[in-house]
Amino acid sequence: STQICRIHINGMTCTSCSSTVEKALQAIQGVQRAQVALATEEAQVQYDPNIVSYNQLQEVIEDTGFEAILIS
Ligand code: 9UX
Repeated sequence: STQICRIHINGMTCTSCSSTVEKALQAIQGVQRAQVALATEEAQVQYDPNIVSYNQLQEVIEDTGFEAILIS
């Protein structure tokens, strides 16, 4: 199955920041698609909730050094 969530990410200031977060999300087992937009400070992640949970997505983002807050 597929779930899509939007996550606000605090602290990204350059495209290397957003690229780091995006690659970290894309490397997670169960993530089907991940895009991180620097301008809106937002990630959109498509994932299989049977394989990975929202909380795990949030943890991976925070491990890269940024704060993650669920939008929807
Ligand atoms: Mo850019 Mo982000 O020089 O932590 S990688 S600010």
